[in-house]
Amino acid sequence: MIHSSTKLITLDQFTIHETRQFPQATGELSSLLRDIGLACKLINKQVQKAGLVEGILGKQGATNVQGEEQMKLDVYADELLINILRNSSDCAGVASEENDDVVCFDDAYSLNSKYVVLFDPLDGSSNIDCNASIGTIFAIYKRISPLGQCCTKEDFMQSGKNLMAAGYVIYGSSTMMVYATKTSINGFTLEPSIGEFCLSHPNMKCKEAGSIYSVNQGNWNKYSQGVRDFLTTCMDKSYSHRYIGSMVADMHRTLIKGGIFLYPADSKSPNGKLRLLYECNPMAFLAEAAGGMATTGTERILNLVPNALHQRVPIFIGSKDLVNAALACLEKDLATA
Ligand code: AHM
Ligand code: MG
Repeated sequence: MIHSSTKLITLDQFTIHETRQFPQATGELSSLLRDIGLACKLINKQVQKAGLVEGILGKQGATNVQGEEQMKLDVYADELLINILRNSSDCAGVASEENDDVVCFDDAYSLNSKYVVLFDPLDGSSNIDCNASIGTIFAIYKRISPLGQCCTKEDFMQSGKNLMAAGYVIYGSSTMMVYATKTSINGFTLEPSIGEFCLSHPNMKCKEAGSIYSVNQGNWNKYSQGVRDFLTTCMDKSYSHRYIGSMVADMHRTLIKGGIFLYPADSKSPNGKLRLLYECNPMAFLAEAAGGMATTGTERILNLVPNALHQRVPIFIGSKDLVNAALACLEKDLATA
């Protein structure tokens, strides 16, 4: 139990307290989360004034009145996270949805750091220009390459079940960080007056039964019969349909209210759209930590062994009952095919 006279428990206080539960823990994960939190607070500052500041909205490559290169918000977020993690003493390297290859840090501290971080710096970026919620998703693995040398691509290409921690920051009507370790999942709301993420959603649970489904139903004509059958079931039961088009926002609602989020394969995208390493694995880890489940339709997401850094996979994730109902429709379709 953390004791606090102010009742506010900051992310830092919380992670230090968690670390103390494990005598062998070194606190490196806590300090990594603090660095990610710092980067996200800076990203949040820019997101808040996105419409006001020249160069934040619009296309990369243009120049502003000072002749400086304008930066799109997702590129800004990517560079910021890389720079902050490069200066962190606990990160050996990063991989980002925005970059073709991994970035391995070669300074003396980083060579001996045991963690690598993968992130989608600004997920749902097509929503930036219309002021809908967007987010940053992150995933943390312990490296498998030996300490004392640069990390390798293999450190990043681990199966999701090896994750040490994963989370997201949602830039919504309030700004929140939700992160999970192997033992718990908790949410922290940014208290703007002190600039700290404070514990607001302890021990989050995804309801076992949900009645909200979240999918881009405009792709109906491209879906398999199994996916259509599942969506028909949802409509027959008059479930609510909610789709923001920003995975972080759609998953945040799914964790808070229960339901299912799906981005299935379709005739145009046979592997779906979302990336295994930057989106599906961290969200699957969060969903499972909250008691939910996540599958490609044939396999548990966290069991997949990645075959490429930017691999895409179909995903069905959220409340167990709904994910199982989707699986039943997909299996029936496969059996009759
Ligand atoms: P992004 O990483 O380029 O922003 O794309 C990912 C987003 C997800 O946040 C969201 O679930 C999905 O793409 C929306 O795709 P669509 O517009 O096809 O429904
Ligand atoms: Mg994304």
